[in-house]
Amino acid sequence: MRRAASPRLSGRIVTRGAAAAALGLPTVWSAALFDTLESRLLESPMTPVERWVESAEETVRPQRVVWCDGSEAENERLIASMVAEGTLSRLNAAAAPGCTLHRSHPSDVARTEHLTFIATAAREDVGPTNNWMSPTEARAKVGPLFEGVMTGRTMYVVPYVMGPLGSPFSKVGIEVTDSPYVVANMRIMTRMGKAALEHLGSSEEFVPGLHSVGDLSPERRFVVHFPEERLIWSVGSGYGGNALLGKKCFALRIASTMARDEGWMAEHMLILELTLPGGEVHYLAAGFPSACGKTNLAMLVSPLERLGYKVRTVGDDIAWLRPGPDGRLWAVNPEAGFFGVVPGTGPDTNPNAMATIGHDTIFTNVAVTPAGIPWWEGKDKSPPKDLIDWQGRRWDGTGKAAHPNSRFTVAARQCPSMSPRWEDPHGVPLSAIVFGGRRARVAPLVFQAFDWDHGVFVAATMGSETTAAATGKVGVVRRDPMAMLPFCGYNMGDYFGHWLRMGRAVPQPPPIFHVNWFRTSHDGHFLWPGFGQNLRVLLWMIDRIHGRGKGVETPIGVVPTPDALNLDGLDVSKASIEALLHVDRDEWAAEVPGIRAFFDRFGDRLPSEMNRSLDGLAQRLSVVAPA
Ligand code: GTP
Ligand code: SPV
Ligand code: MN
Repeated sequence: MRRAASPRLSGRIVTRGAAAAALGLPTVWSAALFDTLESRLLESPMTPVERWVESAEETVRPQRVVWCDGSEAENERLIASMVAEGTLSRLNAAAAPGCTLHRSHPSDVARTEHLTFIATAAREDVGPTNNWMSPTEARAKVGPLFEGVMTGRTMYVVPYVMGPLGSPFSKVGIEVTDSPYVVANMRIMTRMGKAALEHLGSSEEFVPGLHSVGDLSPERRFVVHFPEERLIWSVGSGYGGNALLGKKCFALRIASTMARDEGWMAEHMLILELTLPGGEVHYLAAGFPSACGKTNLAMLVSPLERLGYKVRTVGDDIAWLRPGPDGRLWAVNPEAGFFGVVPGTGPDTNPNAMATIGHDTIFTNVAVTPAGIPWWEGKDKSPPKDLIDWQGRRWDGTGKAAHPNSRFTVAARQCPSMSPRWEDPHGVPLSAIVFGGRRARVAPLVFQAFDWDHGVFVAATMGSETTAAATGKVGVVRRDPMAMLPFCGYNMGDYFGHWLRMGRAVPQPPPIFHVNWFRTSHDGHFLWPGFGQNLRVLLWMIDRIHGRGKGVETPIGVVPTPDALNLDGLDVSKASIEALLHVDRDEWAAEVPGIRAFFDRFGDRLPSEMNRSLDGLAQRLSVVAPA
């Protein structure tokens, strides 16, 4: 393969891709044709994107380069090539039209938090909750893994926008990857291709991301972020948040550092629209850890729709929040699709998701029938006959047929519950912020923080059981501040400070609530029906906003009185409701030392307000109150 001249030797020689783009020609061509074009275009300067792509090309040395335009035809070609090489299969055309199945390597089925790094000059800037590498070490240790890694492979250049096209808040990324599966996913999850380059225009502001599946070995797997240079490197994984660089790497880790510097917030939150019978509309953003119910809440089907209570979806995983001109916080969903947890998705739990993924969906690591019909635990009551499990083996009925972190990738526009405002370039104004975790015990169904600073404390100390969304043990309670533990690109002590400051930056900061759909009875059953019925809890929040929701002050916040929740038509026993709302002083008092130890890890980077809130909690817990 002929190599283009280095931009360091001549800033005016274009790459093949650039020449193609400039001429509007197909982007893959022979060296001979390139030579002609190169001589013709010698005088046109390279854009910063082209220069970066060329430097990537020099490092990874692909056999050919394809600039992705995002078109239907291109997608068809990619899918056909993956089907031909056996990395993707088409599902049943009648039962699942346009759907495909990808099986990832069994050692590459979830995000790998221990292999995820933030590379900054000073170690303190990533804080105690992130893995740190110096940029020098990253270049020495991870850089070589990219040398010649695409030899014999195709390098795809994927320009993409996070946020609605044309929105002043949207941001551009350029992902270079050797995985056609990543390209197909990025096309669904972002605004990708020609439109992204048009959105970028003459701006030089884009976040480059270099991705290669490498040899897929966890031994040589690294996801490295350089927030000071706004650059992402990922090697050795083809899965989800490790490989679709627009999502967790850019829209959360890099974006959180941009947001800190620019006065906004990048959060792991769904956004939903709730309309009341009189037509009053509220928008809520909710941050729950991975696999703790964001997609399900965002797509909630209201059990009271006939009475005029309607829920619509704005986003299911990431929210970019900024102060609006009216003094409220406004939220934008930077994504264009859903990369959602498949198991547990069924007609009773999430009919909107079921309708969304009925066609034109990429399934990853689900089970399949011999006829090509996808299946997973929770889709229906009984598994079909002769099922093939997520690894392509005949399922013997033991273990899970679909991987617990199997996923669907689907365009948001296919979802019947999308709000008409989901692509509003200015976003939507928030009435409330909700946090939540997965806790079998301790945390009640819902409580409201006393004020913004207390809400920041509640969110910063939230505990949740680990899930299959990341490798490692499942079901271990860990502190997951704001559901951002794996996603904050800087020192979380500073991040708490940023949250406190943002509350001062908006004259009307939204009230903050905490929920837990996962509290269980002594025999291990969920006490709360969850899913659509979670609407009842949202309605109490709206009542609180209107100053009419009844609540009792407890040491941890305001909990609804048992009669304050609208439970019309719901079959939950009084005893269950009482258990769900119970705040156990001993259990909460037992949390305090763990929270203090967690805070101590941040040293002097922890804002003093946080310890003050903790002291307040400890004090309220030690006061004996009437039962
Ligand atoms: P990520 O995509 O990893 O960020 O996950 P998420 O927060 O969007 O979680 P999701 O909505 O996909 O739910 C994860 C799992 O929790 C699924 O298996 C759901 O069926 C289950 N789940 C969601 N909501 C509820 C609920 O209200 N009650 C119960 N019991 N389970 C729920
Ligand atoms: C999560 O783990 O929070 C996800 C899935 O949304 S992934 O894209 O893999 O991060
Ligand atoms: Mn997520």
